[in-house]
Amino acid sequence: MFYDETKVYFKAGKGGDGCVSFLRQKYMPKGGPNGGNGGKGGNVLLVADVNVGDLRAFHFNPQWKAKNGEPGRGSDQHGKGGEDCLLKVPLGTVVQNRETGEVIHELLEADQEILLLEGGKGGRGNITFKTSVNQTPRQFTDGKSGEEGEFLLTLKTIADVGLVGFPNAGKSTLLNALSNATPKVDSYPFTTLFPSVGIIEYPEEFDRITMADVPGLIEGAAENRGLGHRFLRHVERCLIILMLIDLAATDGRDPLEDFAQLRSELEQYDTEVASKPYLVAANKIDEDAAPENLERFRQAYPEITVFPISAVLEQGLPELKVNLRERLR
Ligand SMILES: Nc1nc2c(ncn2[C@@H]2O[C@H](COP(=O)(O)OP(=O)(O)OP(=O)(O)O)[C@@H](O)[C@H]2O)c(=O)[nH]1
Ligand SMILES: [Mg+2]
Repeated sequence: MFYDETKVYFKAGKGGDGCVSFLRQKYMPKGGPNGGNGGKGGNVLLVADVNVGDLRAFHFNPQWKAKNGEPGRGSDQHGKGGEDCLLKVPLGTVVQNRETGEVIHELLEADQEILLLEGGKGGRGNITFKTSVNQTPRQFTDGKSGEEGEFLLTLKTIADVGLVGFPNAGKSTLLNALSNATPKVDSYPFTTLFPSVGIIEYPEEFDRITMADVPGLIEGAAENRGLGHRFLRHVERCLIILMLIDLAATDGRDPLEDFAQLRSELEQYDTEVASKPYLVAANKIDEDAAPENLERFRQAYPEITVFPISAVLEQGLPELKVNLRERLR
């Protein structure tokens, strides 16, 4: 399972209470106040960690609290601050207010750290109330409560290129061939159940781009067929979309219809996603049915440049690779 959405409750620590205490020493009946301040409550912080793959830690354990500050003590001792609660989240996590849906934070850079909830201030001990007219103050204040809240955490993958296509079109095969990623490839639909990101290197240009393999879409994904639309959130942040169609017409499908359906599923998901620039790669050019299907596609969509490729035989990949980078830069 892959967890890219979860509800959580976080609470920062309460501040420690201030202390009322007086110095007691032999022969010094009025030693004066010496009750220290309470320590500050711990904060709740989130940090984007590239080694965290999804939000499973929060799915299984949705409540996290930072430590309370210690109360002040006699002999002028201030309480220790409560320990912060530093939570590791995957890169690309969005933090929303659970009730209003308002986006509060987005963690878009590795090691980016945000202060989500502030710990409560410690209370004042009676030392701080001593004045020239009040030498034996009995006042103190309580520590303040820490901030708390209910949030919705969502993971949206960060990649330059989002790979979109029907199941079995060869998306994972292509990502394997182009990048360092090794998503599983198999001949049954929905082999890929969660997005994976690969890095495509351009050693001569000293450049690299990232590409995300997103689980297969099918017609009616908007109505939750197949794996539904859920995974399209992982192309929301991509700058371009690479649409992969299957020229071998596996599973009795038609590449032209596939293309039209993919476009329509993107439209139904989100017009912003649908209006992203895209490239079309026509895969499985090595299969018998491919040349005819490629020709039909070109006639039906003369304005679209299509890149005929074979992900398995690694044909046509250099051109595609160069074009992906040109589109991005
Ligand atoms: N002949 C041929 N077969 C290919 C090519 N690319 C992929 N395949 C085969 O197509 C099948 C599906 O490949 P995958 O890469 O798993 O497809 P996918 O799009 O990731 O599929 P899902 O993860 O299920 O959505 C596998 O049996 C691959 O070997 C190709 O260029 N030519
Ligand atoms: Mg796959």
